[in-house]
Amino acid sequence: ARLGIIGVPFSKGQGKGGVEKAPALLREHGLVPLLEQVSCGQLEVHDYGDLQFGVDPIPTEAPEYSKIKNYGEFMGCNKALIRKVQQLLQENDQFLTIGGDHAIGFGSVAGHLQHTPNLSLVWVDAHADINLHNTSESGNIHGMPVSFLLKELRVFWQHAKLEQTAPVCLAADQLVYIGLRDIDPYEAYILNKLGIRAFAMDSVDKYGISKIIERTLDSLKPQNKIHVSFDIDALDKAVAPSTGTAVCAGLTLREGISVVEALRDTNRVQGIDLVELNPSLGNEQDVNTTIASSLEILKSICGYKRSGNFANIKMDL
Ligand code: DIR
Ligand code: MN
Ligand code: MN
Ligand code: MN
Repeated sequence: ARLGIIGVPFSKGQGKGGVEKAPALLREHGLVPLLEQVSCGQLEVHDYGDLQFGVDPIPTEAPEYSKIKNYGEFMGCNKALIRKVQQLLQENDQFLTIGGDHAIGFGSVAGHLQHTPNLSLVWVDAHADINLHNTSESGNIHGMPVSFLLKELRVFWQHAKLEQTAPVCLAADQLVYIGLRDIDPYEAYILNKLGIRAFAMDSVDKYGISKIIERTLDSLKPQNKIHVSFDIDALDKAVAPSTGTAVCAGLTLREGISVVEALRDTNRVQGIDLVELNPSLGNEQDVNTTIASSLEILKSICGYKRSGNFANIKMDL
């Protein structure tokens, strides 16, 4: 199979610089050969470099969007990403988007939906990222990408012209969250109102990660392809300290790996995001720890088996 990689060095979805350096840094740490190696030759990895993007004009008829920081930059980047993801899917079997902050989750999933409308989305994150322009306390658009994807919330984005840029919507019953532990009140209201499956950390503690994985897989349509959007802040601060909005008491690295292994084993994962790694935060050890965790997650999504892999052994003993 072929995997296409696109770096998206976008940092305007939140206030902290440095997150744009993650794609280059992961490449420096050998991301491409690592993924080819762990897949035991099953995966041909093609690196498309970094996305080129510009700035969109702010819709003049929508003064309410002025509360959002960097709306024009957000739209400019995501429109370019929507086109790029479709190219990646024409030329590859799977794609990986490396952020950047999570604002690019909109373009990555919207581009994926455009190619494959029958899509399920697993959003692994400490945060729900489902704010609207008028519910966000921070104005940071990395806290909003999911709200652009759901049909039920399009009415709140009337001026964004989504019917032109992202006409295919995600079904609310094909969205599952894992790892939540910092949900804004309006976000909790939206999740509840739309009946979205959200496995917050209290559920992980109550049922254990294997039960959560089972219930996640049960709720995804078996004929659908899967998009995994992994915000590194889903992991506990101990294993992912270098990220913009770290929250304590998150997923252990093993729980994170278990989640992506199970998704990988469905053979239906077609799109992956890895976002919010910020090498400008924390000390050198923090940065190295967070890079190492990011690479472990990506290795497992791309085929690394903790139980060993002898698929390519030719010699008969
Ligand atoms: C918060 C934080 N809900 C916001 N969101 C973050 O700004 O809307 N998402 N950090 O990753
Ligand atoms: Mn295709
Ligand atoms: Mn996020
Ligand atoms: Mn987050």
